[in-house]
Amino acid sequence: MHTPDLFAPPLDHAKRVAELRQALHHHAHLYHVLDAPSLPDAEYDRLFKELQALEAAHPELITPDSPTQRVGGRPLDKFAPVRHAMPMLSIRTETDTTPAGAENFDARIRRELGLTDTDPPVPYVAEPKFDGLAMSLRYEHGVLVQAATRGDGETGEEVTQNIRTIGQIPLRLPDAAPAVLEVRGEVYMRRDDFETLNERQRQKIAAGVKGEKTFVNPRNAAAGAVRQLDPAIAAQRPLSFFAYGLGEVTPAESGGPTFATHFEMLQNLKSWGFPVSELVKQGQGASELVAYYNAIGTQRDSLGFDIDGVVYKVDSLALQRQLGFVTREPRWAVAHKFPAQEMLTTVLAIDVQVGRTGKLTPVAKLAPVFVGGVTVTNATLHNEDEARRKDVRVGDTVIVRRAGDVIPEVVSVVLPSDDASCGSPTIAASERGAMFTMPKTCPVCGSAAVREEGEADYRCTGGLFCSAQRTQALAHFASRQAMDLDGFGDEYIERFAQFGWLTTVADFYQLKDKPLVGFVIREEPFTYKDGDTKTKLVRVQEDLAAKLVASVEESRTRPLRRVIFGLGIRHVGEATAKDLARFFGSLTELAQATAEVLLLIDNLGEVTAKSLLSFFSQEHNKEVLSDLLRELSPLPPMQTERVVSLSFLKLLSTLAIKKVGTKSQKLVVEAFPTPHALLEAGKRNTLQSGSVESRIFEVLSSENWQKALAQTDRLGISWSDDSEVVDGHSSLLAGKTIVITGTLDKVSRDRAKELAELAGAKTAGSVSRKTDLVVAGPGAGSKLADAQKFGIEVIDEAEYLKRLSSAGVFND
Ligand code: 5U1
Repeated sequence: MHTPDLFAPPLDHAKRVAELRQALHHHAHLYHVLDAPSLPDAEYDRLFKELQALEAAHPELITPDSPTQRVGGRPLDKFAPVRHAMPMLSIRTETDTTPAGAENFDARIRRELGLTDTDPPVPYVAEPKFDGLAMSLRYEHGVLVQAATRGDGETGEEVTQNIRTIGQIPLRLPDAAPAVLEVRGEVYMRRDDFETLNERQRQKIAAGVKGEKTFVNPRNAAAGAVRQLDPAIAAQRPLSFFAYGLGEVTPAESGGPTFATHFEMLQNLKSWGFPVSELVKQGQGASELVAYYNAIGTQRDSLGFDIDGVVYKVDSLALQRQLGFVTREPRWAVAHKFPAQEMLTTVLAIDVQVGRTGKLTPVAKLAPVFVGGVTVTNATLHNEDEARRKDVRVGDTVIVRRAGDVIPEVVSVVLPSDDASCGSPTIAASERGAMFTMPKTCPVCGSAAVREEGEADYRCTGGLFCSAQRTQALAHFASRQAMDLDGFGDEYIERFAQFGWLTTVADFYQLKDKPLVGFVIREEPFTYKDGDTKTKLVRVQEDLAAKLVASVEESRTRPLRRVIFGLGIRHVGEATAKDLARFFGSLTELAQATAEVLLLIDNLGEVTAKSLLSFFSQEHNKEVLSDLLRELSPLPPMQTERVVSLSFLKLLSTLAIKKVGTKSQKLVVEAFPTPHALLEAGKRNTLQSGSVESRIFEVLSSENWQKALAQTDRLGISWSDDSEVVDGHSSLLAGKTIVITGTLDKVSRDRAKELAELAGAKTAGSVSRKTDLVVAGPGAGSKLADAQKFGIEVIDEAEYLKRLSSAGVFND
């Protein structure tokens, strides 16, 4: 007879515990694996706490697969060795980064299988090669009982406690899963999790916490977390997992699963709750492997995690068995590597480069290193703060990264105390050079270099007196998007400038009168057949001289927007140049614009207005402009695309008169549809003194506004009472609070803020729960960490500019 256990917890407790576990497993899977949260965090926490309380009251109900057991084990002295039930294989690596890498594999498979050219293509599965560390997860009767590293393939280390902390790894499997199941896959760290972790580490180091360090890359951080003896610390290192294979599994004859293909096996792993990458694809023959390699290669930088190549596997499990192994490597699989994106090299010097607008950029000069498919000798350090934060010094061994088309950058310095697996540093910490400081004068012209309040950049104050700024300003004017002066490369421009033929952009138009033919561009060593070496002078040939002159002549009729863009005014990109051309119709009118008028232009804010006013107020620029106007063919009046009307309401919104809100502005426009109507009424003394209208009248009567209105009249611009313009933001960004942090490359931080406002968003200086969006460039620090802490969306500069452009305020 069954005797009830008097000490057993009441049945309803056991039932509730089971219910809670099932619900928590289900929601954790939706959250971590399917990325489709279905329960508010607070509700999940409530269920979790209820389970914890029940387990605390009834410890006999605790099981190793309980969600509460993910964290909480004791620190270990060392990891126990684990002999794998089935060896963990390694994979043959193909380092030829051309299509031949895939073609050779297919040819080998066909040869091994005895296929001829007339046989059909071999079916394969292609997968990303995740850059993490291999892991074997053993489940018995649906419960995770052991997680082990690969070790030497035969024996690994038991890291179950740490692996339990990974939310994506199921602790319990559905009943359909086999009684014994070993899942092999990769533990890795997502890039955003890595950035947050490193930011936290930096803060600890800054606070003086002993023994803390930052991690070199996500793989090192993941490996460090898995091999962390204290599971409580491991739990703070956010890890992820992708499954890609099997170890021991209950055999078919004992009721285990049967799969015909690798792909089918992966689908089953997915149905049992394991994360399987969406990027895994089936394909036929070499051509589809090559296409996969190329497709994943182009996506590589935008994935949320690092990969270092792709893996090709014969899909049919029967063919896999037929192909077998060579030593520890299966013949049916190969890893096809991508070019390395990160490499070690040495810093030879830190130079400071001067940009077109005078921005000083520290650049690390590097011992040449092949990275991301090209030889890199320079890497940007962005600005002084960034160079000092990374503490890059001459002589240091550094990790250089080149991802896609992005400018190469120094990721970090490898100090002697860092992980030895990163390579051996060349110098000891005590012998390092001095910390970088930005020079206080321009390294090219010697003018003062200043850093304005709130700005990350130092700027040379030399303007066009600075030859570096001058050459780049000339090159910008000649560029394809501006005046398109074909044939004028940087070297020619620099030489003509050095020789005194090019000082301002107007000088291009005088070159036709200069003895261009035979002009010496450079000296080059030349070796004769007999081995004798002489210096050869490279001169401008007749046909090139003709081409240069012709392209300058042709540029006299370029549209106004390109001339304005070509002037290289700070914050005036192609889109703003186009808006200015549409509004003013001529350079002469643009040069006379006041702040009042500029602020009436769509998509133009105070930062750009200030920059335009400053440019056109400088004597030197006035002279260049008048020279240039003499050269450019009088442009036919622009008929199309001119701005023909402005909203009076928009004008009122730019006035920012105290206590005159949108409502009063609308009432004013209803009574006076144009500024002229209001001015007329004011002049006739019909406005009530102290009223909103009379205050507006006073402002519009000021000298600046009179000048502004005279200009809009001259330009033939009429006034509308359109009330949609002011409230009409409909973009993704409208109404959002945005924080911009880190270095931006394409636009200045001020301009980025201005664009946010033009898109109807607000910008803030610090991140709080009220922040909607954080735009983070390289070097983003605690603000990025805060954003991640609060779960706020973080985007990079490229994505931000994309959103601004769909909001219609940016298309430079
Ligand atoms: N995606 C993937 N990575 N990876 C690594 N599949 C895969 N398979 C491996 C390894 C070491 O080994 C099997 C071919 C045994």
